[in-house]
Amino acid sequence: MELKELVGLKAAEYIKDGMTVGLGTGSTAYYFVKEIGRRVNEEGLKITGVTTSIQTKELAESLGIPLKSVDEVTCIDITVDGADEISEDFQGIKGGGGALLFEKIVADNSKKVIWIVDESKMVKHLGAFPLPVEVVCYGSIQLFNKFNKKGYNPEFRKTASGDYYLTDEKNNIIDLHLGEILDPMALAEDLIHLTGVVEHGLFLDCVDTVLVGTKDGVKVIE
Ligand code: ABF
Repeated sequence: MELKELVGLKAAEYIKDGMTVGLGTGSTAYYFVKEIGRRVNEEGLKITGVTTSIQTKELAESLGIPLKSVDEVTCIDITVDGADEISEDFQGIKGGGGALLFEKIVADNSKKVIWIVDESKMVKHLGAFPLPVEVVCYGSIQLFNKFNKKGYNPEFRKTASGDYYLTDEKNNIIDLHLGEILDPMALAEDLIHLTGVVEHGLFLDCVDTVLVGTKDGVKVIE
C-alpha cells in the first residue's frame, strides 16, 4: 500500500459519529476523504464535512459526504490535511496544491488539526519546498518586484498552458524559492503585512498531530 494511502486510512480512524470534519486537499488527503466516504456509505458514519477547496468539495460530493461551509458550522472538531514540508519543530509549508487560504481558514477554526504526510515531507528546516504566497491579482507584479528586491527569488505560479494560476478565490500565487527558512515566524510577519498579500503557506504552531507514513507503518507524533 502507498504510504499516502496508509496515513489517509489511519487518519480516518480519528473520525467519530457526530463530528464536524475539515476535509483537506491534495493527493494524501484524497485517501482520507475517500475512506470517510466509504464509512459514510457502508457504515452509516454521520459526520458533516467542511472542505478546503473546490477540488475536495467535488470529491466529497461525489462520495455523498454531507457538507457545510465553514460559516455554517459552530466549529470544526478535527481537520485532516496534507502538507508539503514539516520541520522538526512541527512548523509546516502548505499550498503546493494552491489551497492554502481555505486550508488555513478551516484549520484556524478547528479544535484539532492532523497533518498526514509520507516521510519525504519531514525536513530539518523549511524552505526547500517553494513557499506559496497568495496575492491579489491587482498589483501582483509590483509585489513580485518587492519580493525580488528582498531576495525572495519569486516565481509566478503558472498553469500548464502558461497562464497565471488562479486560486479558488481567483487570486494569484507567487512561490518564493528560499532554499532554507531559519526564522519562519519573522518571515511570516514580514509577508503578511505587505499590501496585496492575502495569505502565505507558512502554517506555524497550528498542528496537533502528525501522521507520518513510513515503510515500517504509520508514525504518530503529537
Ligand atoms: C495540501 O496538501 C496542500 O497544502 C499541500 O500542497 C498538499 C500536500 O500535497 P500532497 O498530499 O498531494 O503531497 O494540504
